[in-house]
Amino acid sequence: MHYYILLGSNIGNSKAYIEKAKFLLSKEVTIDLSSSLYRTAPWGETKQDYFINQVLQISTGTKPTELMSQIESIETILGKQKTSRYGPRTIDIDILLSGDKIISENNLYVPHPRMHKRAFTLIPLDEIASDVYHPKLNKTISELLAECQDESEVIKIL
Ligand code: PH2
Ligand code: MG
Ligand code: MG
Repeated sequence: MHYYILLGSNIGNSKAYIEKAKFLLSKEVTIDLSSSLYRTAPWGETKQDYFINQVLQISTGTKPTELMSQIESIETILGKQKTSRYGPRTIDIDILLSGDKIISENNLYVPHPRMHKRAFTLIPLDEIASDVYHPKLNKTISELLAECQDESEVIKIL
């Protein structure tokens, strides 16, 4: 089962947090593909530091809800604090797509409800999944990116 997930950080050494998150994830799942790292303007709450974002394609036999709890423990290990919804964080790991499943239960909404509105998600995702279909909008990632109105800064750093 393929998932696409987004890593984000804008507190402390963000590159190191993303590296650590990948290391902890690799103990639970197979990381098939990684996008470049991007430096991205903060979306939602603009008065905070720029983020580092990266998208991964991972494979695992675990169900979305179990993957979500693995992700939450990794976020806890890496010091994620509950702040405001769009506020700063040491690490944030979001499930973007889970094959072509559509899930909406408890705290889990897949595809991620705001992914198609955010350049900081679509640009790295397009790098590794341009032909993948969004199962709810029935468009490919490259089509969603072409239509996306978000013009905030997203700069490839490495
Ligand atoms: N995450 C948020 C809120 N705003 N902005 C950028 N650029 N990158 C993020 O990962 C991000 C954000 C909430 O999770
Ligand atoms: Mg997020
Ligand atoms: Mg999150």
